[in-house]
Amino acid sequence: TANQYKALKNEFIAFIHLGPNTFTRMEWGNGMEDPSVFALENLDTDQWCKVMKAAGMKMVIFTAKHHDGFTLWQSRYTTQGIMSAPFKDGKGDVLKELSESCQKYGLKLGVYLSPADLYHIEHKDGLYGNLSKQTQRTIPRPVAGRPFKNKTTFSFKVDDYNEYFLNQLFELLTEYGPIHEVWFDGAHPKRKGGQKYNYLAWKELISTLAPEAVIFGKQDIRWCGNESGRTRATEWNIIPYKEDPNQMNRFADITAESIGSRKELYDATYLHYQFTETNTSIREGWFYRDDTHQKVRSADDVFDIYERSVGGNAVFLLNIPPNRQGRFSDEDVAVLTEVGKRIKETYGTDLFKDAKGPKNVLDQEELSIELLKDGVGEIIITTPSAITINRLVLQEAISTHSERIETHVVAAWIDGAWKEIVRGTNVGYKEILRFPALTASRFKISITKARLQPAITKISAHYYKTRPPQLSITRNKEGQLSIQAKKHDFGWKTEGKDVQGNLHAGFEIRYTLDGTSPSSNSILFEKPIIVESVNISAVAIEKGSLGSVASTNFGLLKKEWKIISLTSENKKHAARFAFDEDPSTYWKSNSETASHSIAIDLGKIHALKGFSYTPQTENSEGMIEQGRIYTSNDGQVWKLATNFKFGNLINDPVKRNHDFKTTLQTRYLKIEATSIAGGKKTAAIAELDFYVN
Ligand code: FUL
Repeated sequence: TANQYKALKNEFIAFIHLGPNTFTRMEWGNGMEDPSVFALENLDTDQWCKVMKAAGMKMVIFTAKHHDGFTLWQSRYTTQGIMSAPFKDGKGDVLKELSESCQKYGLKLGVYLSPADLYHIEHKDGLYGNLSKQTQRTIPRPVAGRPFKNKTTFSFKVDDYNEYFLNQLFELLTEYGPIHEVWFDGAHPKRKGGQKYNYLAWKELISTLAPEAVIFGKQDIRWCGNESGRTRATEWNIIPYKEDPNQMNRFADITAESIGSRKELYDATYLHYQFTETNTSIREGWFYRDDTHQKVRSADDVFDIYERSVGGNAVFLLNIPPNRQGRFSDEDVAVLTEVGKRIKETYGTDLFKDAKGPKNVLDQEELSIELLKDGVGEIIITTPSAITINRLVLQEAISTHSERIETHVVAAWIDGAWKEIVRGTNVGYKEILRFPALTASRFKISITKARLQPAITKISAHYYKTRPPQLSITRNKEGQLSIQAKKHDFGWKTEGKDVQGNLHAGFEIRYTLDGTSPSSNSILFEKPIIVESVNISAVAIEKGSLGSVASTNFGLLKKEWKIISLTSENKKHAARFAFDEDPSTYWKSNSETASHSIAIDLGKIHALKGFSYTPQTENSEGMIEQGRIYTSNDGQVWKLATNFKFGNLINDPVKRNHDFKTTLQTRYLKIEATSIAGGKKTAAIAELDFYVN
């Protein structure tokens, strides 16, 4: 649709998660939060917009209501929200301020309205799953003293919760300027009463009130299947369906790796264009927690995801959670500004600008299209003088000819012969091809397989100036810490070449162990060091310029730890894997046992400030959502020390931290799983860490 095409052209968009979780430091709230927790100190939506603009983002999607049910706008239909919070004495409206800033800075606005609503599930008068009858109802329901300027009304046959939801959508879509995307999350911490959603009614209301909006989680945009910023190597946007997606009420998540291949399309009843948003967060978790433990992605990392998603036929949706002051934290700002600079520097200049070749692929016109021979074809581009490039961008004319290219190869004329430099699969809206820098003046783009005549609208060439590499910090069981350049996933045959080595001629690594930012005066990393319980930050320095900082918090050394009791272990997944410093191996309990726990002797007494749990990532089994920690003086008699709770583990299975309210002085610890995500029956631990600082 025209709306989908416009939405794809946004390329890089922002997500904002803000709410009671920002204050309770939870990923998922429980719905019974006292609104007084939402004590935002200041709110600076202008700062958000300035930074998003500098990053090159075109739209921002705001969590108007997350799963906890708390509304961040002045809704007429609830008191569980900003109207009951201390922020601006209950008069604040975050969405209003954001919509004004968006207009000021020229950003589009989208809203996230969670269908799951824990307040309405948990509250005694809650409407979610209250088994109310579907009757004919008028939307919006009038509220005394709060008339709407927009006089449109709808009549739908729906139950209480759907009416509530439609009334809220009406407010969001009529009182905050044009809305360009509505985001429906498929995640549900809990369900109740067999609550169904009348999506077709929601859709009718949205298309009437916000005709420019695309809908996420439904027919327009599909979930990418992960929350880690991964785009499939081949991301087709023509998706096979058995039923007509334009009439469907429910959309299942599409998580399979292979989608839209010829074979899958042959089995389809309907072919439907549905692109994806590669969604992830700049921080560990969707909500802000703190500036010390909660790590921020580096500029390298964000730029890499940008190239893989925007250059992988998808939109990049990056979450930036504001802090408790109502601003983006400094580190997030620095990363976003740097990423924006790199995007502009790299993609703002087309090195094929003066080149000779088919005019249709070199000009800026979207509708001037180069049609090749059925299924295959070749394009040769020559530049007036040799250019040095390491990126090539291809775009198909998807708005008129859809997606056709299945495989392609790029070659450069080097030393009197064509030398293959990179291969790709599909193209679609945009393909960014990455390869080590080369210098040439003739390039050949061959389409080797296509579903019909390849229709190309744009080919451009670019140079990305490499920076000192991003680092990875690892520790083995003996406590030996190594810092090295992170291996980049270049997605093409590297012939065993060391890409980092090729790109970076000599860099040094400097680090700190006290939590401060490393600089050229910090300690030089020369050989592996032995460390226990440190917060290490390291940076690579190349020709005087500093790369992005990598930080890791290491807990106690695990060498001397011993298992003192265990409820059960799976044959393949022994308990010792829970603390072997290797997150790819894990302990898994047996499903038959009624409870799951593991008790460990740490070798000596420590003053423990917190722990972290790394879930296994092989599948969605065994994610410990809730549990208890016990301590003991002798490893036999146990005392309950604390409870812990982690949300959203299945969608986002990354390391989770839990700080203890009071320091635990102990040598013996028992971790008991009391609830497993998704109602599963076994518990699993990939890695356990305990921190003394
Ligand atoms: C998930 C939610 O459960 C997370 O809290 C977050 O909102 C993310 C974007 O979607 O499914």
